[in-house]
Amino acid sequence: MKESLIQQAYALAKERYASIGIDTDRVLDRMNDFHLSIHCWQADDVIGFEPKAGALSGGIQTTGNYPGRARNIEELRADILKALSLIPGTHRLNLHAIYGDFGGEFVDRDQIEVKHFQSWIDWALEHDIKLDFNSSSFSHPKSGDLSLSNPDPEIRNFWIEHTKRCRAIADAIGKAQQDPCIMNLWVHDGSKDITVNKYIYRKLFKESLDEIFATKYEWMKDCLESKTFGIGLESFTSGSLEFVVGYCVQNQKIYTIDTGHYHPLEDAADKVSSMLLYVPELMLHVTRGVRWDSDHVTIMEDPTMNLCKEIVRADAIGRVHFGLDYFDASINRLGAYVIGSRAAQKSMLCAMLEPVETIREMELDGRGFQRLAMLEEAKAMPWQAVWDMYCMRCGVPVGDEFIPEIEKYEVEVTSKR
Ligand code: RNT
Ligand code: ZN
Repeated sequence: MKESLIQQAYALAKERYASIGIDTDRVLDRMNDFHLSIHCWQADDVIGFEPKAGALSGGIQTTGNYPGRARNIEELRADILKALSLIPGTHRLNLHAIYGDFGGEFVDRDQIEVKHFQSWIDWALEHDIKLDFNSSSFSHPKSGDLSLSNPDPEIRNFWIEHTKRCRAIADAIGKAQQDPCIMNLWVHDGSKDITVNKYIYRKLFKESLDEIFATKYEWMKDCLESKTFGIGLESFTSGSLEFVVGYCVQNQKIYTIDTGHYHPLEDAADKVSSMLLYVPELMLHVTRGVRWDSDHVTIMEDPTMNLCKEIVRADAIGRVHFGLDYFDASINRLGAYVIGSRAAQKSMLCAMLEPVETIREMELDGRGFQRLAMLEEAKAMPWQAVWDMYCMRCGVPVGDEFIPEIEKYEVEVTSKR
């Protein structure tokens, strides 16, 4: 796109926003402090690098078989760097434990060590990318239906050991990058049909967590993710909303809001202002559920935009870690990264451009019509000109210019896999 056109459009937008009390230059500065935690698992359909990697289990599923999946660590890193070159700003990368650099060797989950992630740490430092981390309970012969809530002590202890090691690895990552590594703990534990030992499983889960968190670390932060149900685990989930929220509040852990993990009519955005009163910080797994927790690519739709607005309205950008969590294997995977990341950023930009101070006053004065009118007007403001300027200043493609870049990478790289 012509630079002068972007500048002209921005100048007009700047004036228009100034008339409603918004300084677009300040908003662009704020955008520089907004970093996504981009999930590593969109590039390879959540398979990872364990040499015996089997089918994805744990109630989650990738659908589609678009060619070009990253098959090894080199391909995955190349894809991530390519994606990052098309996304404005600087971002974090969120790793799962199954993405270790195992060098083709079988290292069971209760044996993983920092050394298996050393090449990630080095690579991330080299590229100025900060890392986050996740324990992996799924896709393993011992996953079954229950891991940390399993009554069989051998299986439960296996997963306790895995998760403890993940925390130690996250701490080493955090120390190396001199910035806390956020470690998410989600286990799929649940069952397909009517369950009568729920109390027992949840009590065991709680005890496992207490044991896992007994060690205090300086350079990592724990977060826990709740869920309503998984595929094949429809009737019971150990880590339900009440269980996880209760645990996080009692133990002051970060709560992870995965936007696909609630009942379809439940508003994930509404949780922000409540949870922030009771837990220190939030982690987000932004995704798009279509009819179920289908993990479609994030787009600019109401749930994502409302979530961003709630974060800005609560003045909580500094307390929210903005992760993405979707896996679509039916379209170009790199394209999926770029669409979802840019959609999350566009949603956050719109939230920052909202004339919230004016609308707050209207609300406090009981001027309901004016509040709704302004909220509607804000939607039609020229935010796109501000977005284009942000992309241009960051030196990434403006507008749809990223499409040919991805097509080129497909021809030259991913289609040859
Ligand atoms: C599953 C959870 C979980 C996973 C990733 C791979 O429903 O959302 O966060 O998607 O850890
Ligand atoms: Zn998630």
